[in-house]
Amino acid sequence: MRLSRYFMPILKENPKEAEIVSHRLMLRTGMIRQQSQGIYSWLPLGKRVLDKVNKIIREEQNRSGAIELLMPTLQSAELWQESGRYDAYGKEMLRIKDRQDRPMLYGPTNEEMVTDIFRSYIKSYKDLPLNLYHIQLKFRDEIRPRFGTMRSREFMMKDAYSFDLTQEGAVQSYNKMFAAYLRTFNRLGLRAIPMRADTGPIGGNLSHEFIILADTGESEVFCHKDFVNFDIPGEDTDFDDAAGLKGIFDKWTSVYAATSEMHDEAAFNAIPEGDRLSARGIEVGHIFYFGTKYSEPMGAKVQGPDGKEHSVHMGSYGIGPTRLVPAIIEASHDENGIIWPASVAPFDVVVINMKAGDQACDEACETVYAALSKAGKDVLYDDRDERAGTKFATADLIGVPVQIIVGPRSIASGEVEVKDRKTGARETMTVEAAINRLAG
Ligand code: 5CA
Repeated sequence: MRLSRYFMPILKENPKEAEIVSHRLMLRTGMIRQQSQGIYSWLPLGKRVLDKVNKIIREEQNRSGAIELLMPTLQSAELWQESGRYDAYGKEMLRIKDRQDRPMLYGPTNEEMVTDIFRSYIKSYKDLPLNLYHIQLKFRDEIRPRFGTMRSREFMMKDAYSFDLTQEGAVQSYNKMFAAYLRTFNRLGLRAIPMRADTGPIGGNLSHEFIILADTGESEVFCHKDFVNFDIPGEDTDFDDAAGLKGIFDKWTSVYAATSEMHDEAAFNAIPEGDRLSARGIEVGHIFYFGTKYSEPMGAKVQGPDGKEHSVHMGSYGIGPTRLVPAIIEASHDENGIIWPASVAPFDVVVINMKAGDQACDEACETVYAALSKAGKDVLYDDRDERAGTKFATADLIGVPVQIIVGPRSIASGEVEVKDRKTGARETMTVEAAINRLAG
């Protein structure tokens, strides 16, 4: 992508309305734009990051055996009357009427709808277990939307829903998602800690929130320091191995961790003082097991091996991609801007032409741009007619992991500079060496 032809509306000034660093940086870099309170457009730079986050989420959901579909954002009130949540959900639910005066709503979550899909097709335990997920926009009329897309009214969610014949099976489905979440957040460059959590309007009695520690987090959390060193389940994790999955769950729940709603002061104080961590955190995922709370009133039953009808045991599993993007920034930035983990960076590399219009610089930049693009890299080429200082500042601000700097002096001897955004380390090498280094 040539920056001169791209749409990346960088702001010169820090936006005043932004209270936390991720919100400030997302506005400054032109990643998002607020359209009305708590409702955002994702501009091209932001959309690239969001897509990469969703790609990782999708890969790990698929790896665990979950199956993707897509449900609509607008739902009929009837389904919610069946489960009894239509009245219970309160003012957070945006209620709408269509032209026939039928009550509709913009879905805040999809338990009812997915249960309806399930009951329409699945009649036998032989088709279980089943886990269906989608990545879709939701709407919750939050009383206090804030911090940009961290807590917005319209937001994106990956929500998965599992169906099992028995509680035992449902716990295994829960453990699969638990392991998939550990892998997902790790690949996003984050260390998320699973904590016992309150179930709120979703219901049920087994639930974990996945929390990233950050000073600007909205949740108050308490945990053991050991979490920092726990191993993440590997790529070779066998999602059909119930005992192996239970082992992962047991390990990651073996030491104390809870949000303030579930906090047990005595249990926390039993941890040696030096190992206690009391901090603030951002909830980036939340998983629930709620048994037959929806399947029973909505008649989602299957025939068991005993020939009898059984209400299925369900769980639901959410991740907030539009919250994860600012959460990653909260965890990874410096005074010059964002530092993207390579896995979600909007571009893999930025080529900085220090003197656009200089023949040698232009030629070298074109060579690098073409070669790395051909190698399948996402390359941003800063070919603008701007001062070198402005280009350096932009590259640091938008946080692309590697910069290739092409200036008239070094290119005279066939060399460019390769700068690592995170460490600031610079290395001088030939054009060819730079291409080889980054094409791999
Ligand atoms: N049905 C369940 C799980 S599928 C559910 O709705 N869970 S939730 O309410 O905990 O939301 C799941 C995730 O969505 C949260 O962990 C969070 O990452 C994200 N999320 C929830 N509310 C918002 C919001 N207002 N803004 C941005 N992200 C949100």
